[in-house]
Amino acid sequence: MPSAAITCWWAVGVLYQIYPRSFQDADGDGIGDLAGIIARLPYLVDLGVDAIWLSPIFPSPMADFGYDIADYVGIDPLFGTMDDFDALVAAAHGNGLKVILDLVPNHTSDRHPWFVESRASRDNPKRDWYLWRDPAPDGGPPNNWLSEFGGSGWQYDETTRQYYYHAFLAQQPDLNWRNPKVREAIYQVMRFWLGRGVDGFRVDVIWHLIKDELFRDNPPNPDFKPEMPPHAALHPVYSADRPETLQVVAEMRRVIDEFDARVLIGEIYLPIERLVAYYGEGLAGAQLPFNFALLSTPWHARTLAQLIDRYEAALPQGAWPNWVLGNHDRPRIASRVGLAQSRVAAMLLLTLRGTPTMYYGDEIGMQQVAIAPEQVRDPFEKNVPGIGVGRDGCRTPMQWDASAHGGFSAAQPWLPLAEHYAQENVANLSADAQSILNLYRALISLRKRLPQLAHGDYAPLAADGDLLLYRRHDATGSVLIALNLGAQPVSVVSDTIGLDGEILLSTAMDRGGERVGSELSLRGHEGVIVGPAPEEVV
Ligand code: TEU
Repeated sequence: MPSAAITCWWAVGVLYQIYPRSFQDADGDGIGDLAGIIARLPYLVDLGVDAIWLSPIFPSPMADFGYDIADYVGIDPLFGTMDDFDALVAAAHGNGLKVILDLVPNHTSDRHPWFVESRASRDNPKRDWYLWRDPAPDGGPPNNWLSEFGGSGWQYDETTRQYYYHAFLAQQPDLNWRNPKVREAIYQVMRFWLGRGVDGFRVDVIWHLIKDELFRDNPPNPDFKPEMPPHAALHPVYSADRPETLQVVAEMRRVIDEFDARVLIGEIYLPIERLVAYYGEGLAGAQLPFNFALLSTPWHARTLAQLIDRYEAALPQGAWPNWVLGNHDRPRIASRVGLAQSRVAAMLLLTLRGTPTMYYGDEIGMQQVAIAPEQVRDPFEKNVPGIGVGRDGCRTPMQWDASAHGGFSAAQPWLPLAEHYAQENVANLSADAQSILNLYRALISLRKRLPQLAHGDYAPLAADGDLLLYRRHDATGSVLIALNLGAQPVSVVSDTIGLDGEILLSTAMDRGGERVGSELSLRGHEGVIVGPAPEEVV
């Protein structure tokens, strides 16, 4: 039974994540801004995406590059003004693009007036807006909860001689979501932006919002290894994914539903079986709990096939799936699977059933940029150096052309550009008919043209060696997707799975119109979409 969601823009559309600091700098300070994004809207329209999600643009001391917010209803001068923001929303909507903002409700900046008040004294009216606890009998932290960015999750405050909890940096104190005043304050923030035309929110670490009322110690992680980030030594059983969190998600959804056609996306790093709980009772939770499984699943046909089946099976009735290949916290796909294979990854992302979210620059094959120690900006890398947790390498400036600073800025960018930006950039790849950029454009255009790809059912066919084969179908017809996840040629011979048809698109961009009978051959790192032969199309 098709999901009711299939008529919604956030189900049939393609989402595109912009990391505002690194997309386009219009005022020449080496950091991207809103005016820069406005200037690049025609590129996004031409690419064919339907919505842009902006990582935080709100006033912030930038301890965690905007994920430490000091004012939820302002625009940081680095990015521009509220007028610039309104102009962006108007221009985006004028070009048929939706605008999704990042909502960071789990923690504020320690410079936020709420926290400045809360830490002022134990009897301050905002004391209970954060998580304050007395020291343990030995004077140490109240419990063993760890910060994701290294060290204890508790910071001692000399003034009031208590500890406050921070799941991330000490400059990011966690809000107390058991306090109804905190909830209402954030719901008012949501209404502020929804009232300005924002089409939805990507909610940061939504699974962290509620903590155990008894602040019980987290249990050790038996699978912990020294090369892992320190916080992985414990299972965050009592500091995240608490049952009451789903009530908060349902409340947020009710706020979203006060406005027409808005979407609630949850950032959730949990196993699939827990992730799908965030769709909520009766699908009254997040419409799109982000599915990050492709970020960490080994890139093999069988493991991917098993992942897709497991996810499709775990989805509540009527829930709409989604897929993510990259974001500003994880190494770039082209570096994880290799540049050649990243074309196959693009075809997978844009042909699986569910809403795809792209990460800026993946469409031009951007790779991880090596960051020298003196260039490191990411607080996670600074706190936990040398084990590869650093996120700067996937946040480097967009490569627009071969001019100075890649056309990103007139000034030295805040992070280094990729070494080969003069070759690997939008201008060059646009001109190359077979480039990965034109592959993304062709995939998105095909997705818009073929209803099977936008909302058809998914049917697994084979996962054999490096070959991954599946079908997307609906009442109007079906298409077959064949992906070679290896470097060696593979071929499929079958009279039963219905190979015959016409190649609509190859990741190599050079086989369109080729007829396929009972045998289909793929080169290394190649994927193809096979549709019905023209004479078979009604
Ligand atoms: O990330 C949440 C998250 O899970 C991260 O802890 C992630 O695992 C980490 O970045 C390690 O790679 C969100 C935002 O996406 C991230 O940029 C912020 O730093 C973090 O929350 C705190 O707001």
